[in-house]
Amino acid sequence: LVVMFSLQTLMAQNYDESKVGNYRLPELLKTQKRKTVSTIKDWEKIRRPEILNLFENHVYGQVPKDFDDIAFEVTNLDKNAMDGKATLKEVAITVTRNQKSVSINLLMFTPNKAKKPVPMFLVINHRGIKTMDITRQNKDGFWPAEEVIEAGYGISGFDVIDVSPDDKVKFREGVLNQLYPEQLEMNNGMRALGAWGWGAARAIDYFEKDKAVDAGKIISVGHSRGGKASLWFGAQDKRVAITISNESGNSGAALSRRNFGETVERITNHFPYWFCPNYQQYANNENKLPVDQHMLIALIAPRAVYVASAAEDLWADPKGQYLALTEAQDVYELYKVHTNLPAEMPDVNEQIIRPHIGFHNREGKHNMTPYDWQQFIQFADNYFKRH
Ligand code: GTR
Repeated sequence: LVVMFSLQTLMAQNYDESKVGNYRLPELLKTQKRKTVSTIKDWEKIRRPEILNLFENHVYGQVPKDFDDIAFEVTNLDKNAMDGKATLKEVAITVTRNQKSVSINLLMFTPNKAKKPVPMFLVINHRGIKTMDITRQNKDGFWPAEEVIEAGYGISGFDVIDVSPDDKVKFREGVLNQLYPEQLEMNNGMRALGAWGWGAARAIDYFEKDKAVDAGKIISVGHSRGGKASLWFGAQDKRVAITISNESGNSGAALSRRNFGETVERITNHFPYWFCPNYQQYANNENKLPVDQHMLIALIAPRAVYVASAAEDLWADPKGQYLALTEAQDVYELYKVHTNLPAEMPDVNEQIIRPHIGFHNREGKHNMTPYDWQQFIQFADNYFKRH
């Protein structure tokens, strides 16, 4: 009994602000050689590549970019979807390396009223194909296609199962076993979150060829584990114009050094396959991490980033996500993008829209809802007016 009790105490998560404790974040603008970064050039040439490398080696693993061939086949086309309001396409994206291949089924709707190529929301979807019902009989608020089409945007997504199933054992099926088996041997090799982003990159490869889509206006979206993947993807791939993280929490937008809600110990225990093996060593040892998550957000700068939270989703630490965002502002400042976020997290349901940075903490629980999407659309409308 005593043993069980102490084990539980060890595993319990903290939800008490007064117990968060003091922490010191790694310095965003100081290179490994201790040089202070004050120019865009030093950021882009030295510090940004350093930080990308640190995330590869210590958190998510590297993301291979080479393959032998990529082929796109439109397998389903309906120009009269949503009562004539939208065009539906299903695209099989087949990627081949060393004679082995993987196919991703990309689903997309574009608005028929559009007179020019549209900006496109791309969802890294871990909730299964039913949430993106192309018949539109099941209208899931997680992927509110009608509302997005009405607003003049395209909406798309793929099921992560096509690239790396969200499962401790099966995650290897897909790109890891088929295309990049050597990654599995490496302690800084790609795992599930990296693979999901890799899949999103292949979707953009397709969008670049589709005249209905403005490939300069891709908006990456993910919720929770998908939000972690979206941030890591947006950090690496400069083709993403807006990166959206919905309640990504620990190892996503939330600061790891804040002892609040989910911890590195808990996440690496339950979901070891999301990260590279090297990440395990930071369980209960966050202060040794050479990065914290504000640095992930900063990699996206000066491109736009949106961080959404939910007030009852304390597991994902809304305040920790907001603080990471405020810490990332220094890099936006280098680019003369003045975001001036308030030091305190805004009230529940109060949206913050700044040039290049957005945030809200919606009332309610862990989920991605039409309310969240309305805020994303407002932010994108505002951003694309100028970009
Ligand atoms: C939880 C996990 C979180 C988050 C969430 C989700 O179990 O601890 O990090 O990823 O799942 O994806 O909904």
